Amino acid sequence: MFLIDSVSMIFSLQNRSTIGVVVFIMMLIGTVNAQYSLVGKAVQTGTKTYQLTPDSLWKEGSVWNNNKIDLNNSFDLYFDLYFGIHDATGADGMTFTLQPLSTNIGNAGLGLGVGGVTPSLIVEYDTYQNTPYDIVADHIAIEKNGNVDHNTLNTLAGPIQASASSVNIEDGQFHTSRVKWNATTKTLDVYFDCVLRLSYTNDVIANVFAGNPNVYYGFTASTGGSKNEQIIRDFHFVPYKKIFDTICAGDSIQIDISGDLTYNWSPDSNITSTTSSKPFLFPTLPTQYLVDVTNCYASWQDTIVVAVNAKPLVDLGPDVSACFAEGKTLTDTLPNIYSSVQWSNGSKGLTIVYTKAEQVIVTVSNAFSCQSKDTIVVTAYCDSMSLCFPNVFTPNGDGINDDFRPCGNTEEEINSGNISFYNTHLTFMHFVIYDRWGIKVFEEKKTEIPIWDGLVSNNLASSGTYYWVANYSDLTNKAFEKSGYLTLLR
Ligand SMILES: [Ca+2]
Ligand SMILES: [Ca+2]
Ligand SMILES: [Ca+2]
Repeated sequence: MFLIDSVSMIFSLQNRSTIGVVVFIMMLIGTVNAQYSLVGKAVQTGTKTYQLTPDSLWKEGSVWNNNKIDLNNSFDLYFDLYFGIHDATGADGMTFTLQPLSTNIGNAGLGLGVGGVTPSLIVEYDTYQNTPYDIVADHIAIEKNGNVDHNTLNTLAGPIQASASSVNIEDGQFHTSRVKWNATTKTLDVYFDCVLRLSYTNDVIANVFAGNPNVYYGFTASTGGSKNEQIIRDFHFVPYKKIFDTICAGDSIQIDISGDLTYNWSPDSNITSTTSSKPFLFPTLPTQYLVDVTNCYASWQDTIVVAVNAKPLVDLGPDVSACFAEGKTLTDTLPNIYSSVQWSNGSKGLTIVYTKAEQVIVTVSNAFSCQSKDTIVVTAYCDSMSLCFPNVFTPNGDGINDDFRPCGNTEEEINSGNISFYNTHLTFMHFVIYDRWGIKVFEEKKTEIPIWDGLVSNNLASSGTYYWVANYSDLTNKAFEKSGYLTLLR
């Protein structure tokens, strides 16, 4: 089962010339390492969660997406920010930054991780008041070129208190933010805790990036002489997901699109929950799921298409038993239709020979790499009565060996007439004798040991060779078939 990686995403960006129509789809399915570069102290600490700095002095951490985005396209990005628990002694804050230079950028101190990075466009979430240029409150500003001094022209918008309702955001809580770029109006909107806080309109491609629209996006954070643990989580673009995946029939897949507020899936079949952010889907037929997603900023619909491949059929038949002590073996042969066949006991190929009591599991897979298993239990079982049959008898009336009857553990046992043990263990006996021309000369169906006195319709059967077949079962309802040749002598 393939799980959608915590930061795997497929996001869509609106083309500036086609508002409302998604024309640009980037598929970015991959591993964390393949998709994001972690710089400095940044570590992934959970699902969709990155600790950018630990709660210690003079640290920097950054997370950069390895693929550039084109600012000719609009984007709409959501994420949650955690600024730590130290207010008066907390620092320094985090940024969302666009820059064309590298995915290995970061530095500690008052620059929030991007001090001096030129060119760059920065949304700062500043939790430390640097004098003389910062305001008292934890604040948001839009800046460029790695310069966070609000007394310079590098501050493009703000600073403004980050939270509309509180001067402090180093409160041990996650705060949601949204950065929305409208490529048509060239407007950058910054929301905090669901409220629009800053809006900046400028041709940043021309005026910040000297005409180059292709930039990396990422998050940075720093500490200095003061500190805080700082975390970014659940960053994703919206409308952002069209997920394609494939399962084998009977399997399930978990789709993780967590990070927003509410989810409403349809259809409501073959899904563990229609309101979950990460339900398991287990369709039996190819199915397109739609999920209506909302957060405090917007609502949209994601699409998840799940293809279903058939599993191979495999059947080892019913459980079997044989008297392996007598050298018996049993065989199963699978049809030559699989891409792989594996036996739990190490057998190779399509045919397995059972020579002992064992439980064997066969695992087969088909061209879709879908697997199926079947189990067979092989038991060793021998005729509890150990019936044997003599190959000669002499019905000449001399009282010695005058009847043809099965022998038991010893021939003497039967010949002595002690056959009650065998009769009480038999549950069925069908015994037939044919002459050399295949004509039936004797038949009994009863639940006791058969005895042939050498007569056929009250006439003496002639000397010669006969063929007998015994089908019988014992108290455990195990069935046996035995047969053999018999010589009649007079
Ligand atoms: Ca500051
Ligand atoms: Ca500031
Ligand atoms: Ca504060």
